[in-house]
Amino acid sequence: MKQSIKPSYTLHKNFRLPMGFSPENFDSGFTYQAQARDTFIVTYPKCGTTWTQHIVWMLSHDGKPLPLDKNINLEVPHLEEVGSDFVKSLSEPRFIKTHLTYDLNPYNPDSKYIYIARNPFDCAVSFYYHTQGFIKHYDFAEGTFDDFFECFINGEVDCGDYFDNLLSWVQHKNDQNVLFLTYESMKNNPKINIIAIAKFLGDNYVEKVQNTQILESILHHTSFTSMSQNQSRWSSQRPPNMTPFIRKGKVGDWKSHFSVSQTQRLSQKLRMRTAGTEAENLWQIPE
Ligand code: PPS
Repeated sequence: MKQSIKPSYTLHKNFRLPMGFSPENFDSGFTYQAQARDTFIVTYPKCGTTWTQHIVWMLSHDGKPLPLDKNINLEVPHLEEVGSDFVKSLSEPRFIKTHLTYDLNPYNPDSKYIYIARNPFDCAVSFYYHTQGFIKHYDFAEGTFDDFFECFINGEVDCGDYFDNLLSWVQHKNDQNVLFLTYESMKNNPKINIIAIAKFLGDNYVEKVQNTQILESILHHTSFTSMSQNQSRWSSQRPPNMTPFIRKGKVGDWKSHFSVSQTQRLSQKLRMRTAGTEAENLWQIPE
């Protein structure tokens, strides 16, 4: 029988960090004092973070796309990766990416929080290709989807358990400073969701989307097709034989990866973990 392979992580306190991530920056991220003008883009990994980072960046740059010589993660930085000082050095208003549960995320009642949820099936597949592709972070180039699935369903991956993250934010989905979106709804109607983000951010941003040229530009440059171009803007380099970071952008890609038994196990977990919560009807649960 083939031996299963696990991704490698740096174990730090109770967290798994991608290798090469600085534990000092990670710790310092938690000390960041959220400011009234901050907007946090919060997700479990692979749920639509980069897409939303680019939407908010374009909203705050009059509908211009991120130039080719910039990286979104320096503009809308990942708090746990870069640490508190880096984020503090940015001028306000700040847009900040995190993959933290509600309780761990820096909180200020006047800060805003955009949370994007994605169904766990597509998330697991996307996270598998991410983990396989960033060889220096995970040493998992030979890992199969079956190997990764076991880690994912047990919550033994970086950023912790999918359900812990989702459920912590679902409880706050109707808070006045939280905008809770799904990847599937963004795919289904990007325009409505971009407008919802602008409304949530405030009048200055509503004015932007009332300008048809700006709105059309944001729609165009944040489409999957546009974001597939010039991908050095979104992440660090991946070896050319690995799938690109902006990979497929589909709802339902999981169907060509999951076995019958994996589908049943994750469906069962989704059913159990979300029962009685506002997450139970977010997605149709496969049989
Ligand atoms: S990360 O590493 O956590 O920041 O990844 P994240 O950006 O959250 O998720 C990456 C997945 O989102 C898809 N993606 C998009 N889908 C549709 N439209 C746009 N514009 C878009 N941009 C990124 C990306 O392709 C990854 O999903 P998969 O299923 O792997 O294609």
